[in-house]
Amino acid sequence: MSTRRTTTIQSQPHSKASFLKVILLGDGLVGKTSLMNRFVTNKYSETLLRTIGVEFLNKDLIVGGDVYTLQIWDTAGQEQFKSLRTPFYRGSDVCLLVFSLTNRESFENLEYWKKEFFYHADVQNNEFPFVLLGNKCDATETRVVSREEVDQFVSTCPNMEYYETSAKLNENVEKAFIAAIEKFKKFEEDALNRDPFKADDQKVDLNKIRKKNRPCSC
Ligand SMILES: Nc1nc2c(ncn2[C@@H]2O[C@H](COP(=O)(O)OP(=O)(O)OP(=O)(O)O)[C@@H](O)[C@H]2O)c(=O)[nH]1
Ligand SMILES: [Mg+2]
Repeated sequence: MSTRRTTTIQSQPHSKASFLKVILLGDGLVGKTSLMNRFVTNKYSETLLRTIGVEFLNKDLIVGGDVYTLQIWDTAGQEQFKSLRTPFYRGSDVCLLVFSLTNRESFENLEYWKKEFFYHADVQNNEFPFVLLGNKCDATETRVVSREEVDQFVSTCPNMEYYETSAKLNENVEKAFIAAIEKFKKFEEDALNRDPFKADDQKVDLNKIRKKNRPCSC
């Protein structure tokens, strides 16, 4: 398991800090590891190194004047590693669901990934903030999933936003992670508006933070 940490805080005033567990899910070879590495280290490699189980990297970002520490959990997409990845779903704050625009099956498997996540993360009412990433948008000649099809899928999923990304060319990668923070914030605000009595629960829960800061969240 990797535990490198990269910090990109610019020196500007900020009001509060938040720690978010962000999980990357999707079929093997869609580019989850490449997206994480591009975002955290700004590096990209064509060399194929399949993920076994999970790895995580931390990165700090400032959004709207607030500092967010993202703990990004990259999971193995191959079916054979299912039992190694699912124990890490619990405690996630936002999910980046990834498919490849050059692989139709990876798009068709999105429902499968949502279900696996809901089940193992123990999400209430199947409500959760998602950002959907159609990766490899640079590969226009081999693209097989159209924007219209994706928009149709997204319209059936509450709390989901879509970005077309390229880890290879660094297109929309940081934007997608910023969107994840914003999606999380909006989701939390909406939950509080629906149930103001939850406000007390939202006050800093040190146990949750301590638990999440441990490499193993199970
Ligand atoms: N053209 C293109 N290729 C990409 C892009 N992102 C990743 N790849 C390539 O796709 C292959 C798989 O990338 P990974 O990041 O290892 O995929 P993964 O989803 O982590 O795969 P698993 O670890 O098996 O779940 C590698 O050869 C990458 O170089 C992209 O944006 N564009
Ligand atoms: Mg990987």
